[in-house]
Amino acid sequence: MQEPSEGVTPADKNSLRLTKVKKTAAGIPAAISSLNHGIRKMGVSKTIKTLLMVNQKEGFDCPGCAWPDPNHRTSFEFCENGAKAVADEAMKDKVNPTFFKRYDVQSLLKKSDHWLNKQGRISHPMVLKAGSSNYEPISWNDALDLISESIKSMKEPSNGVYYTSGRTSNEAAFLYQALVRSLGTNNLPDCSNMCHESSGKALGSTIGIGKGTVHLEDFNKSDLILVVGQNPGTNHPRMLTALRDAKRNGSKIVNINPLPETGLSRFKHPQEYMELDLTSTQLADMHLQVKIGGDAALFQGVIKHLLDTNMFDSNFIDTYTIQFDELKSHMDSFSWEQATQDSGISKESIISFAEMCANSTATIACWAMGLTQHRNGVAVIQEVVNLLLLGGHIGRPGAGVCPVRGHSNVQGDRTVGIWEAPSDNFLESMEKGLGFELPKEHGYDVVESIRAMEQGEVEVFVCMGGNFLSATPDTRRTAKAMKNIDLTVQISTKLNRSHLITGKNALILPVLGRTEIDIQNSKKQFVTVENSMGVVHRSEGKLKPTSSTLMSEPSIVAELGHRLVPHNLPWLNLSSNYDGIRDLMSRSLNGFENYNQRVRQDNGFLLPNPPRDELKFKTPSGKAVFSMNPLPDVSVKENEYVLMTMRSHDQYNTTIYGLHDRYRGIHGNRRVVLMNALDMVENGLKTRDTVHLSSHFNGSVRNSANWIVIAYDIPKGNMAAYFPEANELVPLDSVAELSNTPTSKWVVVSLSKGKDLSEEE
Ligand SMILES: Nc1nc2c(c(=O)[nH]1)N[C@H]1C(S)=C(S)[C@@H](COP(=O)(O)OP(=O)(O)OC[C@H]3O[C@@H](n4cnc5c(=O)[nH]c(N)nc54)[C@H](O)[C@@H]3O)O[C@H]1N2
Ligand SMILES: Nc1nc2c(c(=O)[nH]1)N[C@H]1C(S)=C(S)[C@@H](COP(=O)(O)OP(=O)(O)OC[C@H]3O[C@@H](n4cnc5c(=O)[nH]c(N)nc54)[C@H](O)[C@@H]3O)O[C@H]1N2
Ligand SMILES: [Mo]
Repeated sequence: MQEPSEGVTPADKNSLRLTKVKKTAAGIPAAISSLNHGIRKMGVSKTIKTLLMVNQKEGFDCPGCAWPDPNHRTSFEFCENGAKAVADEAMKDKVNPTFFKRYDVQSLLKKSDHWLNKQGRISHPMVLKAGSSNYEPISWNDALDLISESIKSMKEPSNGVYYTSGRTSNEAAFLYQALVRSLGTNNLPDCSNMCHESSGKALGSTIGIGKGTVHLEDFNKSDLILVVGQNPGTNHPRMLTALRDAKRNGSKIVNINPLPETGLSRFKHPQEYMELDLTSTQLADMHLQVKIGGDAALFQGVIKHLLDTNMFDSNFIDTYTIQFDELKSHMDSFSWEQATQDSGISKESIISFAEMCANSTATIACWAMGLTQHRNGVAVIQEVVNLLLLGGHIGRPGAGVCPVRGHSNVQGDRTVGIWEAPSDNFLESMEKGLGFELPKEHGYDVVESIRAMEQGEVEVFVCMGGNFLSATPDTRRTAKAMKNIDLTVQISTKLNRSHLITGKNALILPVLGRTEIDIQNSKKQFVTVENSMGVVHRSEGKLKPTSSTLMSEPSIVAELGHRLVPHNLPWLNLSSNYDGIRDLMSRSLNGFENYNQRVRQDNGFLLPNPPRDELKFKTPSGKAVFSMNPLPDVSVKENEYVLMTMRSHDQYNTTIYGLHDRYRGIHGNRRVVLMNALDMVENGLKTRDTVHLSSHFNGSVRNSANWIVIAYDIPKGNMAAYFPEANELVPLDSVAELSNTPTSKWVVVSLSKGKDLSEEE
């Protein structure tokens, strides 16, 4: 069954409580919930003080998500889940040497993710020596020496792997990639490999830049907004305000999602409650309840109709694109029967959606994990691009592509060099700036890193944030692989399962969070971040650090650089004043000229974006490219289902804040699987029954026991469960073509009826 030593999340002990699915997002309950979270974790006065500083010009960037801030901010520029993220970071430093003396690693492994996170901030550097049962304190100096000695004694530079999660600032990430490349490898996997990698690949190949092309202001100028495979009410709550404002300006919104997702039906801004305005806004004009993996079929249907009815912008197509004729002939083999069957959407609905697209003067397409984490993640995003190119909706005000990023600085980290597959251009300009030669051979991404660990080819593994074990697929296999490593190093703020499934020796290095004052050489420092729309701006911590023993991320990297490659850069000078790091960035990165001056402007500055700024496409042909892709095979065997793994309203990736998925009405227990009622009847199941799940991939089977079934409004044949719990079912080798992203939204499973849990005890 569930063996904690295999790294899987133990089942919740609490009983499940179900309430009605919410119709309206945000509003008073959201305001109360954010205050509650804050007050429980920080106390009343700190809560109010802290929340007023989030996303203000002089304050810190919200560690919640990468949604941009409007230029004119109100003191309500925080949201429920942003408030939770801030409160979670501002917790007391209870995970200290006494804590680690009290709990050995084996007993911590039996605790839930929720419990682990709830214990507070990590205060001291800790070491877990080979063969010992508990972490012990270690001095910073000894910890940094241990890492550098271990790296120096590796057989090959490529036996070191250096992961980054997306909260790391531009300064820390830039210095980190300079260090890793100095060591002779591009092994820089990051959370993006599991997140928007498919978007980067699809956009790079079609419009010549791996990023979105819209500003926040474009939402108000748009005529139609598509929200595809995204749950903004939970994961990007501030986006609902932008959608509401767009709506008030006459824009239409189409929601394409197998689930109804509360935020996209009705929305109520908490501020308006304060102003006693009780009406809420209906957001989505149309909900297309597509089957999981059915989006490509749906988009091809729309494209087919636009081609058949000559509803496209020939001028734009002739001037700015290539391969239109190829697209037309590719669509000759299109079958309505297959498209409607694969998507689960009727021909009439597809056509009325197509007419909305045809009539729109400016369309924005937004998407997130519902598209990227699929076998055809790259191809399906290319269909979205095809659709926009047909109408000329790129590089026009109020129109464009908008991949909605996850982690608050994941886009910035990639811009400054966290990338296992850097382009030649990028390396060339980096070499000029840094003044030494960099390795050219591409490194491991996340999935390749796990395979290398499995083969015993990784000696040192450093994680700049994140929770590698629980965020990656195939938990049991990954756990086994991680145990082969000689030294694992977690640079972290909070306790998580990656501190418990480790290499033979392990270190935890506690760092300052985004919200905290960072003083170097007696001077307050700020860092910089890039949001989802390419705006680079300052973020300055305002809270007293939770512990005096924390180091900043740039300082840790600099200390390692100083020990390992002292002649490459003046490491310690750089970390004693972050302006020095930014000057080096100016010299090494395109678009970062006068960085120190420009980030000091009130709202930061915009990075160049050729399609948006001047309708230029940096593709080999200099034009935007139409793509031809076959539809994926979405059939499964009889008695098999397609499972997606998703976030609840009360978590941040693997950080579980609480057990309330408020909008979906699921409380107290996360080990649940959402199922269509007809499928339940066919299996003789009722809500609250227990099932065992098995996932199937290329003949291999993974088993996961004891999931509680809930009847839910989800297409027949589809199921949904929360991650990280469900990650034990996601096969490592099931990845998206071209982006190598694990297919967390496409897991083929079968189920068997379980016994009542109480009988199993
Ligand atoms: N509060 C909070 N905020 C967060 C996060 C968090 O965990 N908590 N995580 C951050 C991160 S790193 C990221 S990447 C983003 C994630 O933001 P989202 O992508 O919104 O997160 P998911 O929960 O993975 O939800 C994916 C959505 O896709 C839908 N979906 C699944 N399969 C398909 C499909 O085949 N087609 C379509 N059309 N839809 C599908 C699901 O029903 C769900 O609504 O949020 C960021 N913000
Ligand atoms: N099945 C399934 N798996 C998924 C997904 C899915 O939808 N389904 N989504 C994927 C996606 S989109 C993503 S982005 C990844 C997320 O993967 P990760 O980024 O690796 O995971 P997180 O849970 O965000 O990491 C949380 C940890 O980061 C540390 N931390 C927080 N803030 C800071 C900081 O400021 N500095 C440092 N150094 N550490 C900090 C804390 O110790 C905390 O425990 O998960 C992926 N995994
Ligand atoms: Mo993400």
